[in-house]
Amino acid sequence: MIYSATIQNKLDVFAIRKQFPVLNREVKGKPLVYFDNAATTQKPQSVMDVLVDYYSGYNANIHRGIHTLAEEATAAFELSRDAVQKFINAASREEIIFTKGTTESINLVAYSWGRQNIKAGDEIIISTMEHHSNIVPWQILCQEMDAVLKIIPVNDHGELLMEEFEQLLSAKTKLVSIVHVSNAMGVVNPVDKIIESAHKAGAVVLIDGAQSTVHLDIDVQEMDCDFFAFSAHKFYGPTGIGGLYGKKQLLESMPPFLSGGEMIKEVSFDGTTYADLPYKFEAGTPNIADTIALKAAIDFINQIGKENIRRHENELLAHATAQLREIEGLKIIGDAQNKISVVSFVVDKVHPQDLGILLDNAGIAVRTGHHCTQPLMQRFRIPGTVRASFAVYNTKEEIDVMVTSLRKAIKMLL
Ligand code: C6P
Repeated sequence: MIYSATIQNKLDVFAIRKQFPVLNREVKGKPLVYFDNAATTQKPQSVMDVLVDYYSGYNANIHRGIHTLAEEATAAFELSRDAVQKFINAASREEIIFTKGTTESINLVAYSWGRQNIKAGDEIIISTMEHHSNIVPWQILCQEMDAVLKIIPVNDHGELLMEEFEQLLSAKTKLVSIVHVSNAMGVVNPVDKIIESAHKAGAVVLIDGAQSTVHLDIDVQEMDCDFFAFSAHKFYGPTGIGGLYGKKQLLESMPPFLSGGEMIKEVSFDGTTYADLPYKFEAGTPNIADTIALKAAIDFINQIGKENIRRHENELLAHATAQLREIEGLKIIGDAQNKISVVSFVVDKVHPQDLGILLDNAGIAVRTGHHCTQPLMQRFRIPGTVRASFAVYNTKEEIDVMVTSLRKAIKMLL
């Protein structure tokens, strides 16, 4: 399907919105305003069509059968790997491992690379703003290996304190695992600088790309990260599918994470040899339908163009930030220079949850709470925030609706 990407350099948001049937629905009698895109984006019809086509046309297991349906399904599945390779500019398709998403990808690295490479006394560096998915696997690993987890603090704007990071680095640092874009604040981290410094110290770097893949141009070769984790459901694709990019040499040196069918070359009771990359890390029947549909999500983004998407989302962010700043008692959490697509805020004497309920009554979907970043909330001494996160189909008019409803809600609650 061809999208009308630009009209005089402006996105044709109306044409884009037509591709998302859910945006036509009402919530509590009001038109839906969907601002929970950092949790998961809505899906275009083209992605949903692929799921129906697969199940109604060529549902089969892959990499096993020689019958026509199996060959069609396998070809479509592997086309998605090629699409991901291109999307993030990996050097080879073997470097793309399909997983359930960012959480599983990080766990894969923690269990496979981590248990092979982390020894007692080694150090792993993460930051205060990490999602729990990029905290807990490292905590468990450090406990098991008697290693040490070090934390880069953030300033009052929600930016990483880079000087402190440089001081944390040492010969003991074996891994730096950092979020590219904060889900709770939208702050974009200086990953190029982080990777450069970490490599100088001899550490491996994992980038949590859960929130960046949809907004920023991702070039893993230029970035020079060692691992990059992402979830398709955050870039207009289905839930339950995502991936891990890893440099080939690293992936080849790592033991399997999950084991069983599909990931073997030969099994006997004398021992087992493993499949080549990427299959060594893809045990069992994978999520075939959603993997195939992942390519349709990438096609959707490519047809519009990430630059066009970013320009539109930046306009939305600027509009929302300006409007929200005018509300008395409202404080934006994470007012960094380099931000994208997320505005998170608290209001004096009002609990974020109460605001979330009243906004939902007005048909507006935002996320409230700690956003799976409890240490960041502790840093700001708040129970949570209200988070509005934008996508390509959102409009300034929707932001105005949210701001009006927010003003009413605050009045009601105070
Ligand atoms: N953040 C949010 O509302 P999964 O669940 O595996 O697809 O992604 C986990 C994850 C990891 N890192 C970051 C930066 C994330 O934002 C997320 C998911 C959602 O912010 C759900 S908690």
